[in-house]
Amino acid sequence: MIDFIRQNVLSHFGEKMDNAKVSPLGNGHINHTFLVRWPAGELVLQKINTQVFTTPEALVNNSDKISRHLAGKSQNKQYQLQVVSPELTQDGALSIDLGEGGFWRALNYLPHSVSVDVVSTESHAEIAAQAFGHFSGALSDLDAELLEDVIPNFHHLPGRIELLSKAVAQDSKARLSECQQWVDFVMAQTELLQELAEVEATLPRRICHNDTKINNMLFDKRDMSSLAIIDLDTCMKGYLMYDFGDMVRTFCSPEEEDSTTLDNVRVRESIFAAICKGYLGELAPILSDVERQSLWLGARVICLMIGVRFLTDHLNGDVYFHIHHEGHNLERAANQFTLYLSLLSQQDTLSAYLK
Ligand code: GN1
Ligand code: MG
Repeated sequence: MIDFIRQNVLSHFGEKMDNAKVSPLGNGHINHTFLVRWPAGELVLQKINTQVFTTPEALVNNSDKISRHLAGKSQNKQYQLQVVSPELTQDGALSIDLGEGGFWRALNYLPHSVSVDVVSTESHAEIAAQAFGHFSGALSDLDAELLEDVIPNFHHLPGRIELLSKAVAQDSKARLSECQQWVDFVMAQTELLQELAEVEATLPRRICHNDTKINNMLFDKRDMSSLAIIDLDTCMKGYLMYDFGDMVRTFCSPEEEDSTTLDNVRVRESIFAAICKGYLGELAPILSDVERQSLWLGARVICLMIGVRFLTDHLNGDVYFHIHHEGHNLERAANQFTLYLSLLSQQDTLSAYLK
C-alpha cells in the first residue's frame, strides 16, 4: 500500500512530498493509518475503511466540526489538550476520494506523543480518564444534532446480539462448534438486556467519543501528562456510560484485549478506582443523576458487547476487524468475556466507587 500512497495520494498534498517517508502507524482494527514525514514536516494519513464507514464524508465532516469547536475553546484556555485537526489537500479539501483506490484523509501529527496499550499505573489511568472527561465536557455545549450518525446503532447490544444470531444461523465458515459455549454464554445474559432497556429509556443522548480505548489518548512522552484525544471517527450522539465503559474495558486489565493468557485477564480494582476519580473529577458537574448511575451498567454492557462483536466476526470469517492470524477474533472474544466475568464478580466493590 505504501507504493500506492507514494504514487497516488501524496501529490494531493503538494510537491513538498516528493521525498516523503511513509510508515504504518498505530494498531487500529478498521482503518489503515500512516505517518508521512518529509524534511519540513509530517502528517498522519488514513485510508478510511468504507465497508465500515459507508458515508466517509460524514466522518470527516463530523471530525472537522469537533476540531473547530475544540480549537475555539483552546484559544481561550477552556480546552487544555492539543487538538487533532484535518490537514487539507492542496485544493482545500478534507478528503480525497480515489474510488476503488480508496477514501483518504490527513490529520496533523502531534510531536512528543506516545500511546500505551496496557495501563501500568493508577496515575496513568487517572490522567487518561480525566482527559476523556475533559474532552466530553468541552463538547457538551456543541449541538449534538450537528453531527451525523456515522454508524447507526453502533453501541446497541440487542442489535449486536441479533447479528450474532444471524451469524450462528449461517455458520458460513463452519466455526460454530468451536465456539458454541460462548454463544450459549451470550444468549444467557438476558438480565443485563432487561436492565439495559429500562435504563436506556431514561438517558440523555450527548456527543460521545464512542471509542475511549487507552491508546486513543496520547500522553506527552516527556512527562506522561495528557496530550490529546485522538480517533474522532465514531464521535456522534450516544450515551456517556459507554465512554466510561470502554475506559474500564481497556484500562483495567493487565493484559491486552487479544491476550490468550486468560488467567491473568481481570479488572484491577485500583485502576477502576483511578478511572472513577479522573473521569468524575472532570465530568461530575455535567452528569445527571441517571447518567452517573448508568456508568456501572455501561462498563458491563461494553465488555459483553465487544465480545459479541468479535465472536460474530469470527463466525462470519473475519470480515470486519483486521486480524493477524486465524482465530484472532475468537481469542479477542474469549478475552473480553473473561473480563466481563471479572467485572460481574466484583460488582459490589467496584460499583461502590461510583456512589
Ligand atoms: C475498533 O479500529 P479501532 O481500534 O479504532 C472498533 C471499536 C472497538 C475496537 C476494539 C468503528 O476500533 O468499536 O471497540 O476496534 N471501531 C469500529 O479494539 O468498529
Ligand atoms: Mg476507533
